[in-house]
Amino acid sequence: MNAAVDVFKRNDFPGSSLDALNAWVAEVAALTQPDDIHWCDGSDAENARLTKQMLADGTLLPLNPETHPHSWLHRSSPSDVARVEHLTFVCTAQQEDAGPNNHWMAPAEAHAKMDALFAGCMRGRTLYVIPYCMGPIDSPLSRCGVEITDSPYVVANMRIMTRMGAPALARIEREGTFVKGLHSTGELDPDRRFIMHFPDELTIKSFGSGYGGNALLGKKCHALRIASHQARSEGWLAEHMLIVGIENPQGETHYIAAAFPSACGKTNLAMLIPPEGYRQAGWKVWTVGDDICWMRPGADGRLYAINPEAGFFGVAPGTSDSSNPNALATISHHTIFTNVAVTDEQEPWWEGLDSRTPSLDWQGRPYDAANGPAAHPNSRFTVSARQCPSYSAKAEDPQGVPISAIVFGGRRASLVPLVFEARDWTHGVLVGAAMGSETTAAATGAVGVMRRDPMAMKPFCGYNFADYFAHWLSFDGAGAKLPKIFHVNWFRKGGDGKFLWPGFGENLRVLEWMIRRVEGTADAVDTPIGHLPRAEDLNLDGVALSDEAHDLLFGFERAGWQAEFASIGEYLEEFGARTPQALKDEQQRIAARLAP
Ligand code: TSX
Ligand code: MN
Repeated sequence: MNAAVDVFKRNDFPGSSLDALNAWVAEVAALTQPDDIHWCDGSDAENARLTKQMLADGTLLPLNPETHPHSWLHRSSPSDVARVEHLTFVCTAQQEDAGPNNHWMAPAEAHAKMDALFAGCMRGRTLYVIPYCMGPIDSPLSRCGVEITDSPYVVANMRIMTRMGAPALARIEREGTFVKGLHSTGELDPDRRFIMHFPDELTIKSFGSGYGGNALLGKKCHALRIASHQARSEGWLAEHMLIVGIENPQGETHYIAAAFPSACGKTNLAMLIPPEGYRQAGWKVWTVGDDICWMRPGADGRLYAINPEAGFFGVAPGTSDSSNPNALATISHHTIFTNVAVTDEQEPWWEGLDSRTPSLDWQGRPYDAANGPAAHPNSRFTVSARQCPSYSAKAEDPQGVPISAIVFGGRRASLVPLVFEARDWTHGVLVGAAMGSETTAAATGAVGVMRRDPMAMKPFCGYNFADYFAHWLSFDGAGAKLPKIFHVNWFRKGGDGKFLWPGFGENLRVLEWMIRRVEGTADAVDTPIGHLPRAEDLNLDGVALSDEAHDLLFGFERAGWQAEFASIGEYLEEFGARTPQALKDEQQRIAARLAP
């Protein structure tokens, strides 16, 4: 089919704002030379057609239709299994605007490099145009984009992860602005792979990878890197946070947004199931989102948040009926699995699911423990949020949900107590800027090394971290009714190297204390690092904690914190003169209080 003709078939709105979109699609088609162009409408029929085609060509493999109806397995190229931070760039005119937290390339050089890769890359392939909306289609907080891709797997995933198709196209026509994302799997050659962001042009170019974070451009590329940049100039926040609603027995729901580095169980916290006693008392937990949070001040001065995503792209290994029953129920049908193992009954399987032994590993080889784990450690499920039993009706509310508390957290074997509360907004921003996690086996490199990851945004902030901290501080203005900020650590270990806190559903006890702090009905002690609960300030009924656990989970270790604050001071210096003075002052105020 003649690509240009198909493009101009869409141009049936003379003078409409789709002119810019049509022109861009024509320009990309001229560069990439596809055999065919398909505008995605998001319909069931379109999805059925694409699925059939992918099953026929082996992109998708069928799973057991009795146990996992309408679910498929995709095996990626073995060298294309994760995001590639070293190949991810933020291309601003000035390098300082990207900051030390980003790889940078001059925009003209990056465009030239990418356009050379894209030249003719879609010959023999179909170019798919995916109009999508990040956030509820009728929300003023939502933003639209269009991804052009040559991967039907990307289309299928974007259909689950975003509001994709005709309604998004109608909103784009109304608004006129959209983020442009150009993607091709290319040859999946790691040496010809780049993810480029042009925040000033609201443009993304991604080549050479079919993997989620590199290829589903609505997610990390748009909703975090481009959106964070846009949010800075428009007065809102695009954050790497889950959003969860906690309903108390009186029927009041408080919404909490929480940022954690990878491998801390964000999806598990977003889908938490209350302990038995809490359930009987009438507590409920509602999932709004598990990965990304966009929030902005409302007329009443509170922050209102939406989840810009429509689905979960979750890590499979470790997901089980004990760690996250809601997730397991969610993925029991209409789910795309990527790089998991399969049993001889064609059921998806991963480490931590159950005690069965799989028959094929993630590469389709007969399972052999000598080859490593059966499922890739970064294997994933893609599933609509609407299938989650705890999915909140408020997740579709165009106004968003009011945020009562912001939680930062990390994996810290020592020093950091179970929970503490920041004294005020500025202190909370410092807590977020200084947060970090000890590396796990799943991440690359050494295990147990502390890495700072401000607001869990290190790989995702589309501009200079120093400016990002200043943007956070700027919300503390007249009339603001900001959430309280807390820090948690579910991963404190005792002298025997074992976790001291039971975690998972029991974390609701910590969330309840936070809500009571917000309502003014729970106590705490003031320490240099913030307000700490005493053990008796939390409901610990039915939790057996040793004396050592009590001391370490609720204690404050002055000498250790002195060293930590010296390290935080050095860290802030890494961002140079652009680091806000208010943040450095806060660090010094606390360091002075810590002095013996
Ligand atoms: O997700 C986790 N959360 C948050 C849950 C709402 N995990 C899994 C982390 C890997 C993604 C946790 N692991 C949590 C936690 O709170 N805590 C721990 C550590 C831990 C592991 C096992 C036990 C206790 C704590 N107990 C037993 O295995 C019996
Ligand atoms: Mn994430």
